[in-house]
Amino acid sequence: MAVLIDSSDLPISKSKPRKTVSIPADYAPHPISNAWTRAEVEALFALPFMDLILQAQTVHREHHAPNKVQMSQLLSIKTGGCAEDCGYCNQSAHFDTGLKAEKLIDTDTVVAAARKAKAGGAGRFCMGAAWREPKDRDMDALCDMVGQVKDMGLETCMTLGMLSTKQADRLSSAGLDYYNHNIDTAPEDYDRVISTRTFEDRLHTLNLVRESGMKVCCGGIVGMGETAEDRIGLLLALANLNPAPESVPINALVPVPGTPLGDSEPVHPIEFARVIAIARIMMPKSYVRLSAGRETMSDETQALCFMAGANSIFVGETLLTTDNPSETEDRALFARLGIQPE
Ligand code: SAM
Ligand code: DTB
Ligand code: SF4
Repeated sequence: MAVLIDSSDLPISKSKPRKTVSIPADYAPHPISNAWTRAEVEALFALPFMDLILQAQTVHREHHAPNKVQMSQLLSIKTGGCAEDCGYCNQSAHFDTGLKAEKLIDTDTVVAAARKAKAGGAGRFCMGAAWREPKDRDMDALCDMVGQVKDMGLETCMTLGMLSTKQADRLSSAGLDYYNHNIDTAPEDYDRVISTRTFEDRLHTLNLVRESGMKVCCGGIVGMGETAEDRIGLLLALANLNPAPESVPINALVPVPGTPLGDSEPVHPIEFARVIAIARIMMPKSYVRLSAGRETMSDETQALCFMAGANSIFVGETLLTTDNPSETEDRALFARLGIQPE
């Protein structure tokens, strides 16, 4: 049976009659699953690239507006000096990267940055802290930030490290919409990348976040010297979370000199797009975010990632501490591709 896609919200349709785009008659949609097997994911990785992209784009159009991309803006609310030893991160106190450690910034500074993000078109404001976990004494200030940013009409997200049940519940009650807590790599690869916490620690916080009623933002990093098997393991672990994360950031490692993984071989753009496409197929309803790494990506690579099903990006000229494309560059790219910000 041919599936028809309504393309009436394409910019071109404003001046032309409604059109439909037909999907191949032999296309069988994947049922939404939290029980993906390694063999199924291996089969997706083995597909010819064009077949994979077509499948990913088809899944994408079944569940999402074809030409809309969600925009989130990051702010580092507590930079550097982190107790964890994540091998990709310039904010760890274990490595000498020249980054100056700072204290938690004040709420007024956060609110001013959120106002600027909103004016720039962001729909979600994500506040990140270089902590292993927040201290209870910081919770009042954190909840105040959430409340004030939410009152501005922005969606709120925080990433603060591990949480206790009480902390998760407090953030949720303060109005925090999303909590970002990445698994970063496959469970089998975890010890190579981080030694100061376990994969299970990560899952524990993710469960508390779910139980508190917040939405889960959870993804990983590609380009850290992981194997093809590790990429499969990462995607399996993400998609088999039950339910799957509402938001799935796929980061390309931003290599930082001084970090243990800073001289990893960069991921090939086609391989990166493949990971995005498979994330889209495995987690059809989730937002898949083309996250860190855009600064050094060509427009063509980013377009390929959108075609593969990415429908969210981080906007603003800095991520947490590293560079990101400017508003002008992103506006030009969206205009060129006919993408509308969401
Ligand atoms: N400290 C908290 C934590 O680790 O959960 C929150 C902040 S931490 C910087 C958030 C995420 O940023 C990490 O889980 C990782 O996925 C991503 N990240 C950090 N450094 C990165 C880099 N150099 N390149 C790509 N992603 C990076
Ligand atoms: C995510 O997955 N990527 C963002 C956000 N969640 C917190 C962070 C990327 C950080 C890149 C390095 C930096 O700018 O410090
Ligand atoms: Fe700390 Fe987060 Fe960086 Fe790990 S990724 S060192 S937990 S700031």
